[in-house]
Amino acid sequence: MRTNKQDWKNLAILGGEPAFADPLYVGRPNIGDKKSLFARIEDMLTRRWLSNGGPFVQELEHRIEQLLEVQHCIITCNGTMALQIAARALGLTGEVIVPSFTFVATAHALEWIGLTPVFCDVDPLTHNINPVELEQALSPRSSGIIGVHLWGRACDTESLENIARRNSLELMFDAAHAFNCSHKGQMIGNFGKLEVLSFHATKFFNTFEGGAIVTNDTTIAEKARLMRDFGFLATDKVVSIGINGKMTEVAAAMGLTGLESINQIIETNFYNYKEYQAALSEIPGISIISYDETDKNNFHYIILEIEEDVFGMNRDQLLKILNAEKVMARRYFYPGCHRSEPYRSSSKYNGLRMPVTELLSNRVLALPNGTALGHGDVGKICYLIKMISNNSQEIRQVINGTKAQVPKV
Ligand code: T4K
Repeated sequence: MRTNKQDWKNLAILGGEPAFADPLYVGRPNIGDKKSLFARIEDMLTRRWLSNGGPFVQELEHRIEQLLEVQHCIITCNGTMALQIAARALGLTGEVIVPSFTFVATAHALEWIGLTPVFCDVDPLTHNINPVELEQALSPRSSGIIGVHLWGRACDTESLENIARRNSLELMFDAAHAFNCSHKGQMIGNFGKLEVLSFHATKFFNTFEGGAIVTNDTTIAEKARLMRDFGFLATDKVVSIGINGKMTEVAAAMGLTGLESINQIIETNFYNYKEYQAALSEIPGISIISYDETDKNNFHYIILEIEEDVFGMNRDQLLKILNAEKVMARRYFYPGCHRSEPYRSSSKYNGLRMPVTELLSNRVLALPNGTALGHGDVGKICYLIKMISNNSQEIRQVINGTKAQVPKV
């Protein structure tokens, strides 16, 4: 693979031209067929029905129920709102166990409604909540568990279901990353009492902003539907507490359009994932997380772990070099929820250590994927990382100022 860098001395961080003219982002939205979207928006405007459970929202709910083989889908304005409605619909109180290695919304959603997220460390291999640690985090105030299927890879649902049953706890999953994924042949959406999805712009499937609760429990579904719409059962009839968690019709139009191309998006993601895997897995000090190909995956996240001693520089140094080349790789989910505010400064979490979360949040690097990448981009990114790896010691010394700046070639 050729780039404008035949030599590490041409790296942009050392003053060379960036490898890419335009930045390559992690989480660049996948956009479906624009004509199809515009036609739906035209219909919507003609109909003058813009929100409050319009036909597009209803159709999208139905399509998601079919896709995930689940009985109920309650679409919301975003995933965080879905988490909050879900927690209330389940009647959670007091403490809820969550992994610390997740996007902060998992914890914030609980804290915002007066619940206490209790952090639990994750498994170093799966990056998901560690059932052994989970048991130790339980207290008489625990009412529930939220497992997060990080990167779209399912939690150890069997162990979590076991723990929840033995301790009479509610179990739900944050499946924000796991849309259209399965676990041991069963679609994600069918585990625990309910599961929550996110359709944010940066997700594999997006509705600009959006989310959903999916469940096979009719009572929970009815509660969540009411809560999403201020508790209205019918006009002038409010039967419960509620909030405005509704999705707009324009967002649902985006979702219906996106669904038409999810197979192409998965194909692109898979192809890129395979190319990254083939090129990067042999590099000493880099491991790339793998997906169980016997199940359904969306292959949205390309996640590396950088082992500093072996790779020759740390994750943040590599990130800085890539960013200079306009490869806008990201640290996810740094520094871990327990080291983010308000938890970090709260006396409730005083001195809390989560060794695996801390290790991963210092090692994990997310690389760009999705339909926004151009032909050859993945190859070029891999070429850069290989070149950095082959010269890591020298590059690090120059960047750290422990070796004189080298003349350009
Ligand atoms: N649970 C989990 C496990 C989650 O990961 C999330 C959300 C939630 C719950 C909550 O669901 P939502 O309430 O969000 O539906 C982003 C997203 O905002 C967030 O939805 C997502 N997780 C999280 C993993 O990523 P940031 O802080 O990384 O966003 P930002 O603005 O830095 O953008 C990320 C990248 O995407 C950048 O590289 C730029 C690019 N981008 C972004 C947008 C919005 C674009 O190219 N175009 C765009 O329109 O949080």
